[in-house]
Amino acid sequence: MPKAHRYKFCFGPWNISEGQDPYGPTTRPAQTFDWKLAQLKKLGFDAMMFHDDDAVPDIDGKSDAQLRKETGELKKKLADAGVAAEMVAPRLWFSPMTMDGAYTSNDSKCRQYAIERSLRCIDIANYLGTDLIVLWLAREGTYLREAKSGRRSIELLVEALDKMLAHDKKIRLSIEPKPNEPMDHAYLPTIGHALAIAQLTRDPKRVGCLIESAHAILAGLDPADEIDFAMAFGKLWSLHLNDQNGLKFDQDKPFGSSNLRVAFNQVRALERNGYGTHGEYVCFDVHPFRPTKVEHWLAHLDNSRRTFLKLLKKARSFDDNKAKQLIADRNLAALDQMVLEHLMGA
Ligand code: XUL
Ligand code: MN
Repeated sequence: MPKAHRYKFCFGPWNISEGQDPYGPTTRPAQTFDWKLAQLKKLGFDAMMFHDDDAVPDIDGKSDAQLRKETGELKKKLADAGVAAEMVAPRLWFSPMTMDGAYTSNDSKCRQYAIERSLRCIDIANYLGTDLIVLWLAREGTYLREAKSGRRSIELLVEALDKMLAHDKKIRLSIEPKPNEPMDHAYLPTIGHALAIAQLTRDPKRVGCLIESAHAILAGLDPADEIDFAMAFGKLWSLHLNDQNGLKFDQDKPFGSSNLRVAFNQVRALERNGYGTHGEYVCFDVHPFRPTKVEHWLAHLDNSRRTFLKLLKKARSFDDNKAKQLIADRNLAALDQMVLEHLMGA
């Protein structure tokens, strides 16, 4: 194991959400950005992550000069609060222009919109002082298999990534795969797909990934394996820890809420690979349960970090030598029980 280091924590303004779902409206009143930033600071988190329109609301209607002005104001607020900007992600799923996909839309005007918006997102990242762009490719997939060419879509994705890499010689692109929702099937459903497409771009070194626990589980994978895989390539540049109870809608539950052992194994994987030692943040992409009262609105974030830190103690105090002996003796039943009792504190 590498030397113990202090992890840095992050969340986004959308993680203080108001409770709407596809079947019902909000259950808490919307709060201002300034309130959310104050809460993040009060909780002692280190950084905030942004969508482009979290940084500059109504971005599509605004000029480049306006974009620069508003981002400058945001940068000052963050600096005054001592909070870093972790990344910026283009929101490519909300506009009517991205109805049928963004970079893989069947309409060339819509593809052009998606690329232009992504380049503006890179400009925002530059103004805010982060070199990390996150790409959750929400609608790059199919509702209906016959509606798009999978082969052509991969070519279009590479073209889009190349344009972003050419726009700024220092920016890094972190692909956040998710296998489904809102699409039936996404074109880049796993970390393997994300790292494979990186190889087709003009600068593979600057295309890496972000793992979200829930997205890996939705792909039928163990997030700890995804962490080990990405880190074997030196390409895990960000992380959305949360939890997910099986194959249903993307639940974004608090970290460890559904399966403490799967969460423990993610922390162990981060530890053995030295995640965070190059400045990477642990971000929690979690949401409050819908009935949550305003006075308990931040608990899912605070709890996720508490669980992470408790599991970190468990990972650091796990008896690796004893485990090695049991593995050599093929005594997996004893290893299994050892893990359970370690987690239960028995
Ligand atoms: C969607 C998701 C997004 C990304 C950022 O499932 O996780 O919030 O993390 O665009
Ligand atoms: Mn996410």
